[in-house]
Amino acid sequence: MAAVEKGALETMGTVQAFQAVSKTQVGPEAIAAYKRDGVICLRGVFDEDWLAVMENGIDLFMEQEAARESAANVVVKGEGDDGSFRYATMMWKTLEPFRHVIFDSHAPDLFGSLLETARLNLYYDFLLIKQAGCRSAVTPWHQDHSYYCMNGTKLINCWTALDHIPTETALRFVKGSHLPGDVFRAVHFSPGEEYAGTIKERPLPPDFESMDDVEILTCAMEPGDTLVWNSRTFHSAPGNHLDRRRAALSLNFAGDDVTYLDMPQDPDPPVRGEGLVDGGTITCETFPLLRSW
Ligand SMILES: O=C(O)CCC(=O)C(=O)O
Repeated sequence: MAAVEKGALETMGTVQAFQAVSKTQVGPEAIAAYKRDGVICLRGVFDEDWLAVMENGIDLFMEQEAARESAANVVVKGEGDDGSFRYATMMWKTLEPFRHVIFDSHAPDLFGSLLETARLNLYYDFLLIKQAGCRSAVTPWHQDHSYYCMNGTKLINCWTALDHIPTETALRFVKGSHLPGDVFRAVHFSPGEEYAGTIKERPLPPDFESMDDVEILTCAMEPGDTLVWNSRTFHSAPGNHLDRRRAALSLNFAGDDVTYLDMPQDPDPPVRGEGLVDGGTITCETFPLLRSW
């Protein structure tokens, strides 16, 4: 029998998956798994109607915004790749379908119930499209928190699959890596680039593939399934070697212990809200309060 390579899919565990108990509420088992592992998968969060709204948002984005590249709207095409990797943020400000999902769907209630928070703010939306054959578009191991001008523990990334995603192109997570609470250095998704003012005092992310004492989790997904992870949970993703698109819409929310961090590094998303002060509330036009319970 051939030896199984370190970091190969066969060595990975599975992200624990749950059905929500209702459209607006996750159950106690999902909350316990999220706290322990730093990531869970919620099956069937968005139905076909909401998925159609998101696709409509992508169509409008491609028609109206795609040509205007900026730090909030990036396209990377690796040498020899057939397709490119596109990612864009803060789309809700200009495109109605994304605003509709955030403000009119059950998403804030459902994800807020996982966070056990008395308040929920929108942080940002994030569209990721790995076109067929963008083989070199590897997402490096990182913590979302490294890029954030935010302090606190109740920050979550709710990443909804818009396509069938087999484990070959699925996200990978280091189980429980949010628990120590440390924040590591921001690494850029575009190889060779660096954030202005990078906080060098923060350690570089560990080389998880070469470590024996970590458990890597992954999970195949269907359109409408949502991975939810903590902003300190390390994750990565392979390039897209398949002959079809791998797209996701991620919604990022902040709970009641989150405050503004006036950091020297350029944040990603490249926005700092309006009139925020270090250690104070994040509620403003750019990071609106969506719910208080
Ligand atoms: O879709 C990917 O490959 C990366 C997603 C990711 O790392 C993120 O949303 O933070």
